[in-house]
Amino acid sequence: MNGAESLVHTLLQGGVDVCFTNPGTSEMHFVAALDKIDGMRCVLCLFEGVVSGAADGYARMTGKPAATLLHLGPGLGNALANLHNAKKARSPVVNVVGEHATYHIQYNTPLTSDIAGIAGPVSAWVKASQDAQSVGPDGAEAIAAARTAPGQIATLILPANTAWGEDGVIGTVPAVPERESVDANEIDAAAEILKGDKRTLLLLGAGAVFEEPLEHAGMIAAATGCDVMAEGMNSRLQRGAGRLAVNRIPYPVPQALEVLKPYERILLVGAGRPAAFFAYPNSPSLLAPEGCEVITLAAPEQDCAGAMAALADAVGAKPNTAALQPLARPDRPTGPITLESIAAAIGALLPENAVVVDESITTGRNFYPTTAGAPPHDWLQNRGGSIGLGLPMATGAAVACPDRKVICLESDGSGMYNPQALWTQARENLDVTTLVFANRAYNILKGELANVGAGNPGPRAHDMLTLDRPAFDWVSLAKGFGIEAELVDNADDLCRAFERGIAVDGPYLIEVLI
Ligand SMILES: Cc1ncc(C[n+]2csc(CCOP(=O)(O)OP(=O)(O)O)c2C)c(N)n1
Repeated sequence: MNGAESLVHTLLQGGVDVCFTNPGTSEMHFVAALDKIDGMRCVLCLFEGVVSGAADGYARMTGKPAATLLHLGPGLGNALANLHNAKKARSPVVNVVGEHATYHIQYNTPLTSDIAGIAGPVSAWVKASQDAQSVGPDGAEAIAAARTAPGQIATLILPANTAWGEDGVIGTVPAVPERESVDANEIDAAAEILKGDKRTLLLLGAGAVFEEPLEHAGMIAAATGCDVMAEGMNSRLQRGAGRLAVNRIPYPVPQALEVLKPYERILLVGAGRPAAFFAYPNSPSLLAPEGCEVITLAAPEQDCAGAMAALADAVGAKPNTAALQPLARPDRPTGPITLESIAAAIGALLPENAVVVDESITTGRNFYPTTAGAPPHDWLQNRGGSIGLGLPMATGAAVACPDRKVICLESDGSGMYNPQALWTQARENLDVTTLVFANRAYNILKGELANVGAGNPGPRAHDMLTLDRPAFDWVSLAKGFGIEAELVDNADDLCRAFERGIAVDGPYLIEVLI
């Protein structure tokens, strides 16, 4: 068994059985090992931003890491933006990055680079294996690091001679540290706040807006009258009919300030202190009103689910008391394409148990309310702000959940960062319906130009924010990648196209002309 083979065995034994790949010469022994040993699903992606974004989507939906296979420093560099997003989403990822043979690095040949330096800012754990016998144990350490709460990125650098060297050893994944429990006194103190007369918000983040913790939030709200909200951007939020309806802190600062204004206490469970995405002149960075006490009950890496259960108990909350969202869909829209009619179409037709990947930017500001009463579904957002995650994340989510429909709501500018993801969707026949919102502009930035007080935009500024010279043709692009696609320019056609996409068992793309 060579080092590469020991790594594949180690990954499989450690529960890592999907690898998003874009290999090169230095990874050929790893490729050969993946071929020789059964059990790993290998998914080829045509750009490393797709690799890392797919690994993020996969991790969000399974709660466990996928491996990536990246080609030295440049391959890792290409993956970096979506690794940044994965880090902010606290998604576990095991990066395997090929490297020159240890004795070759000194010659500074074209692909020689500081891989550890590139990996550092996004990785909680980085290690370069030194010999074939270390590769398996190093891989096992990487898995444990990735799985360490709240979910981390581990980067294993694999020099070619450690991959082809003999006497590989299968590593045993060390015990992953348990999530730290929240102290009982802090639970009691939070319960006292909730039972008191100060208007209190329970702000949920990592791992607290789905499954049991969400149920507990509904029970706590019923027992104490507190409000429940989620962060503006969530890695995975469960919602829809039969669940507690949870609103999010709005992106625009004036709206966020307004929404948070009533609260005298904010209890954070897995959430950060509410802060604006950006600073603006004459506008605060922090969003809680003056005098409001913001208390961290559970940090993201702590046992947030346990904290919610304990808090429910401490306030005397009872099962089956949460106010649950009834099934309520908007009417199927007709007439022209407007932001309202797009939102209504999605609300009217969203299939049960869908995984919604939302990178709709300005087009999607109405999507959340119109889908609140749709059948139960998951909602995935970009927590890192580096646009271009949508198509890759939908790809990874579809690999993770072959029995669920993935609906990717993608803005055209953001979609152009990693359109190659469509090819992977076609190749793997992934069940993703993508709606691309063709407003042919970086619309949000037009608003931001005014918001930051940069003055009245002239034609040169305007030209940097428009995408219509020439306009891109998403239908041809999708077809070129092997995906069925159509263009719609009115709400009736949008609904029919959306139904077709949902009915297809595989990828489908609809360009929505705004
Ligand atoms: C990697 C990266 N590059 C640039 C930006 C800056 N940026 C933020 S939003 C945006 C444009 C978004 O346009 P689009 O996706 O078409 O959505 P729209 O605003 O039109 O709704 C850009 C370029 C970013 N956030 N991330």
